[in-house]
Amino acid sequence: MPRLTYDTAGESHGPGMLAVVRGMPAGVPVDPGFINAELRRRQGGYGRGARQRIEEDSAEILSGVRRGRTIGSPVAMLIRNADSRLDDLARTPPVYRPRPGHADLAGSVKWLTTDCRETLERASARETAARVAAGALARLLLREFGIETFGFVRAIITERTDIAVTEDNWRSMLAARDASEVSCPDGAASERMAAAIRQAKIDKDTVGGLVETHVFGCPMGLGTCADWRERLDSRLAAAVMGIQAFKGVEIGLGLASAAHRGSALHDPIRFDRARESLPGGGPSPSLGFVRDSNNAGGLEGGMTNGQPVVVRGAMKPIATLLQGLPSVDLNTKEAQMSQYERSDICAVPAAGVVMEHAVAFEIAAALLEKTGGDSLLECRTNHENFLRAARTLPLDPPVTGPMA
Ligand code: EPS
Repeated sequence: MPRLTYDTAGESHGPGMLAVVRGMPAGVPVDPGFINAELRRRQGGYGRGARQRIEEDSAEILSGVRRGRTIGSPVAMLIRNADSRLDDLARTPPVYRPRPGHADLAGSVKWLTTDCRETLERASARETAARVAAGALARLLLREFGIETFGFVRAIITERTDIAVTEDNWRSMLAARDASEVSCPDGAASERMAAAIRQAKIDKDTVGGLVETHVFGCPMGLGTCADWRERLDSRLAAAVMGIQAFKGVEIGLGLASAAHRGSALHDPIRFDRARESLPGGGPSPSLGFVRDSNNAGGLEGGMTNGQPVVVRGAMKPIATLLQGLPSVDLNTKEAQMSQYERSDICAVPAAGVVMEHAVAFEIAAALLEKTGGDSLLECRTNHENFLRAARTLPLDPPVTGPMA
C-alpha cells in the first residue's frame, strides 16, 4: 500500500492544473459534483480579481475511477485553464520589476533569469485549484469514516470574529458561512471584513487574514509521537505553510499557549460512559474520554486525541498592489515600482477553502496509515477493529521480566 500522497503540475496561464493522487484505496465513491462544488468555493469571496470571472473550474477525472468508484490506481484530475496563454508573449509579457513579497526576485536569481514570469507562473496561487481537487477527493474518503471538515475565515486584517466552533454547532454555521461574501459565519463580522476589503480596494492596496479549519470525528491515535516527521502536527504545519502566501500556522491555542500556566492550559480528562458510543451504536471517536476544553486543538504528542482538530493559518496580504511597491528593474538595477499583474485585493476566503483541503488530505493520509488497506472495505474493517480494541484497553500485563 503506497502512502496517500499527491503531486500537482501546471502554470497559472498554461493549459491547465493537474493533481495526481496516489494511494487511494479501491471502492471509494467519487462524487465529481462535490469536487467541483469545492473548486467553485475556492474561486469565490469578495476581493477576488477578474480571473475568476474567466474561469469555471471543474475537475476532469482522467484515471483511477471506474463506474463512480476508485479502483486503487492513481487518480489524475485536470482543471483546464480558460485563460491559457503562456507562450503568447504579447499577452504574457516578461516581468522585469519583481514584486516585494512574491516569489519573483528569489526565483529569478535561483533560475538565473531576469524574467520573473519564469517563476511567477508556477508560484501563482492558481495551483491551489489542484490542491483543492486532491483534498476534496480525500474528503470523500474521510466521509466514509464519519470525518468531516469545516473551514472559515476568522479574520481579515484586524477585523475578526470570536465565534466558537464546536462539534455540536458547526453544521448550523454552514449556511451562514456559504452566504457570507467573506466565508465567515458571523454576519456582523462579515460586514466589517467586507468593509476592510472595500477600503483596501479604494486605496489600491491588499489585505490578508486568518483562516481556520476544524476536523470532526477523527479517531484517537492518528499520527505518532515516535518520529518527529510523522507527528501529525508537523505534517499539518508543513501542509499549511506550503500554501502560497501563508506565513503562520497554529494548532489549537497555538502561540497563545505560551502565555498560560499549565493549570489553565491543559484540557482536563474525564470519562463519561454515556459518550463512549455514537447515538447509532458503535464506538465514538473520543471513546468516552471527555475534555471540557480543546486548547490542544485535538493533538497531543503529535497524535489525534479524539477531540476536533483545530488548525489556524495566517495569510499575508497579496504581493501584487495596483499602486506598486518600491523595487528595481532586474535588467538595469535602477529603482522602479514593482510591475502590476492582474491579481486579487483579498484571497483570504479562497485560502480558507484551500487550507481546509490541505488539512483534510493530511488527515486522510494519517487515517490510512493507521487503519489503511487496499480497499475501502478493508480500511473500514481495520478501523472498526481498532476502535473495538481501543474500547477495552488491555490491562497492564503482570511484570515477568528482570524487575519481577
Ligand atoms: C488565481 C489566479 C491568478 C491570480 C491569483 C490566484 O490569476 P491571474 O494571475 O491570471 O489574475 O488571480 O494568483 C495570485 C494571487 C498570485 O500571486 O499569483 C487563482 O485562480 O486562485
